[in-house]
Amino acid sequence: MAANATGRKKIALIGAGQIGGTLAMLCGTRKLGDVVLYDVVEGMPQGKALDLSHLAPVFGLDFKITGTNNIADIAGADVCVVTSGLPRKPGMSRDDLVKTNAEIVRNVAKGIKEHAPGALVIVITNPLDAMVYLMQKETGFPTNRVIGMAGVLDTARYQAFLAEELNVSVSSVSAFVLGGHGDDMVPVRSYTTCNGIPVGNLIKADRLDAIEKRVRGAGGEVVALLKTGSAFYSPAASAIQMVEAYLLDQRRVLAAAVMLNGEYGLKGVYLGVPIVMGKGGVEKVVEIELNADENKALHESADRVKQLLAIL
Ligand code: TXD
Repeated sequence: MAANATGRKKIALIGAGQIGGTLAMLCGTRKLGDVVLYDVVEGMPQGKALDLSHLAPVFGLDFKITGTNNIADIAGADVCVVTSGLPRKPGMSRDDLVKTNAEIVRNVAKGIKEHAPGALVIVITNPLDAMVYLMQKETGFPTNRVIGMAGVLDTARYQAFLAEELNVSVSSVSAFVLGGHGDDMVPVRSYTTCNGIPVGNLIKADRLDAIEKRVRGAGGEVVALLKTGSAFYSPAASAIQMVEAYLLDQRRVLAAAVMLNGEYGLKGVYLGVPIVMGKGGVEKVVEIELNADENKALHESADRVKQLLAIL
């Protein structure tokens, strides 16, 4: 992993919208490196970068942030986080975005391949599992360096709702949501605990069913309330957890969309599964034994992702 001329890491944010701007702020405040904020809208990334550069003295941060409409400015980036694309409007499913966002992802993949060939690429754009698949195909980067962010966010939503239900700290809840980033995502109850105590021992099954239903619809719940755009604070924070796992070689176990090569009985498809993330990107896919219902749900979710890939 190369550092840039300052000795600091270079993080390229492709798309400077709601998530991109929040990512830029988090990269700065968490001292992860220098930031290049790229977007096709003229002036907007430059404006956000200028604003964020004025936050630096307030917090005593020395990060450098540049806004640009020239993709060549991402040159030599260690990490590219891709949010370019349209977000959902109320009533839309993530899959409705497939054609428009595929065009955009194809475009930026070309730029990443040319200017940041050594970067780890984290894709956030929806429909997530199809867009990260496309990014890997278009860049031709090894699959350990092209990862989709959704599992960290979906898991965080599950954790938040469970902590609220149990009236305990969010840090006491350990959970997993696997599968595709759609309404058929798979909250894995059998591996979800409150400090080691299975949640099924603490919350009645019908109540857990309702919580898991809310997890699956949580993105849509936010979209319906906002009316324009979709969630952005928590998606940005979730991606930052992945950037940190990579740059700081944390070997963190988290859920992410990765290319499967026979794991979980699936091949040639990007899907959310537990991985170990460190300086090699995806260092390992962790295979856990799922119960029959969870396994069935995971495969149904994979079928849905494959249907989207067929459209591409
Ligand atoms: O968990 C997850 N993966 C997600 C995904 C959670 C929430 C939202 N998720 C998706 O992320 C959402 O459905 C969208 O597809 C993306 C980005 O969401 P965001 O809220 O940041 O959308 P914005 O604010 O509309 O920003 C998108 C920016 C916008 O500024 C466009 O001008 C820009 O993308 N854009 C481009 N940038 C670079 N290059 C090209 N070609 C381009 N086209 C549009």
